[in-house]
Amino acid sequence: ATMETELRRAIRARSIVPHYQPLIDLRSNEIVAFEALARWQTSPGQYVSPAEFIPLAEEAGLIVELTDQLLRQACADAVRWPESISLSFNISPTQLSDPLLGLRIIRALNESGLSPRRLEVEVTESALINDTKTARRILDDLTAAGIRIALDDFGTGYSSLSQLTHFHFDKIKIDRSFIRSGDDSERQDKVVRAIIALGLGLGIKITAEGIESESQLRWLADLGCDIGQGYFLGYPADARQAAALCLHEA
Ligand code: G
Ligand code: G
Ligand code: MN
Ligand code: NA
Repeated sequence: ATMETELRRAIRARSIVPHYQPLIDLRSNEIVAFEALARWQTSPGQYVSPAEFIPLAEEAGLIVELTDQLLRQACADAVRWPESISLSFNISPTQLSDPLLGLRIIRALNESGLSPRRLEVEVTESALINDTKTARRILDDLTAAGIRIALDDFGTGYSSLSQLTHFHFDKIKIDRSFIRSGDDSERQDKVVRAIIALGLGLGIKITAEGIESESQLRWLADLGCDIGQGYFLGYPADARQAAALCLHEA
């Protein structure tokens, strides 16, 4: 069968499910949220990456149905977590030109019983330049409903700073390419410091993605970064494993 047919079947069979990666408060070391990361399990131990099937779902006209299913499942999982733990959910750039997206998110949330304060929607910079008017309407609707907005992959688009002046964000997620320490770690240090200072100035919490080592963790905590995410702090885990992690937090 074609990939598209397989995808349609997978959605119907509910074999695409959210996994969850913890976001850790770097001062208290507590889990403050889980980011939902969609996983399509094609056979035991075999997964297709969302980087592949999300664009496919968009092309095939299946993204509305898939997103609705993933969000409802994620909200249903999140209502069982302690109140202090939020859900972070990714929205891809093309979805932000769908005028009904905001209403659909709010409806799914309301039906789940999860408090809007516990949902955060992650959008990337490029999402905001395709159709600025529609994107703004969606983000305004979500904000008005009490849902928080995170600017994901910060620093990788070409208009990051201008987005910060034009839209309201509750959080900035520094892209993981800034966290890897390489030959230019001194420059990296300066750039990350500046982003953290920017967040402080704007009153926006900063999350660092892609923390893979203890030294990276210590560096970011010392710089005053608010929240951390990455393999060193926790891999994406299935719903059962995520719920088990919550037991240590409650
Ligand atoms: O976890 P991972 O490497 O597989 O994620 C790859 C990409 O897919 C990331 O950019 C991530 O934001 C995106 N992604 C993961 N889950 C979802 C989802 O449910 N919806 C959308 N639109 N993107 C997702
Ligand atoms: O684009 P977005 O930031 O939403 O996607 C996050 C992506 O980063 C997912 O694919 C997730 O699986 C991946 N990821 C999470 N933690 C780490 C990490 O520590 N290192 C690397 N290389 N990738 C990570
Ligand atoms: Mn993300
Ligand atoms: Na990111």
